[in-house]
Amino acid sequence: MSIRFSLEEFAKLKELLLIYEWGYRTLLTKLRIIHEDFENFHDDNPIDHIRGRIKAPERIAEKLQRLGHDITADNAKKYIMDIAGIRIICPFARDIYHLVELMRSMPDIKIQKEKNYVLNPKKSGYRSYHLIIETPVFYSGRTVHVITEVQIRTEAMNFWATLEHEARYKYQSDIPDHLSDELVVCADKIADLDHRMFLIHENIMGRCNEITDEILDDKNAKHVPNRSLRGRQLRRSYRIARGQKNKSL
Ligand code: 0O2
Repeated sequence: MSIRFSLEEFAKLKELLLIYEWGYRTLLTKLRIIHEDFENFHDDNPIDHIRGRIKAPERIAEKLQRLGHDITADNAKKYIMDIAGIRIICPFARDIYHLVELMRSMPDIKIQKEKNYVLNPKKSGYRSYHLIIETPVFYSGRTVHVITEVQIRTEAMNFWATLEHEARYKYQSDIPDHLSDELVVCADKIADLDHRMFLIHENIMGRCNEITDEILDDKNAKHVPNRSLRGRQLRRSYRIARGQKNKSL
């Protein structure tokens, strides 16, 4: 049977969720302005897309139970930091840090907590940058500071997290060893891929040349089964990036 709030607590939770909604919509608007600014007035955009959601009451109840707390609106506010959640997807890992810096300099929000799971991945292999942000919302003649969890990750990290989340849900967090081991391997490969794609991008933009040494060296291609094919493909991309003819190497 699914875990639920009592009727009384559910009425309190509904009021609470409305306030979270106001806070997270305010923050979302600020972040969308940053996105549109980059889109219109800069060469590179560190944001691919932004999504937001308010956690469903059933999911809040499940999380409270998982954390060992009574299913009340007060406990939801006290113990669950991702009732309001925003996810920012970036093209490259470097963009994550760029965005964090930007958010640190935003005058009207406050970063309460940061967790860098990009640098220090979770045991599961999970990578993402988490920020707990307070956004002021003015209503009924007073200002409240609404908490939103912002997760910043690359497309590749998001691909992994979505699949792992699916497995977590299906196996109720008890993912069989053979799958969790494989997920850890994939998470590492994804981090490697993110880096290689970034180097290709930097090369295309004419900002680095080390790409030839760093990624065209087949001996470093630990994770790619068909090494010679990979080498050929990368050499071809590299030549195209430099504006040379795409002849076989
Ligand atoms: P849903 O359905 O995505 O909302 P904390 O340990 O609490 O101090 P943390 O890790 O920031 O810090 O918090 P928490 O509550 O463990 O995780 C917050 C959210 O981060 C999760 O929400 C997930 O969205 C995401 N997340 C954290 N760890 C993992 C992980 O190992 N795999 C995946 N796929 N996502 C993760 P929910 O409530 O779990 O789920």
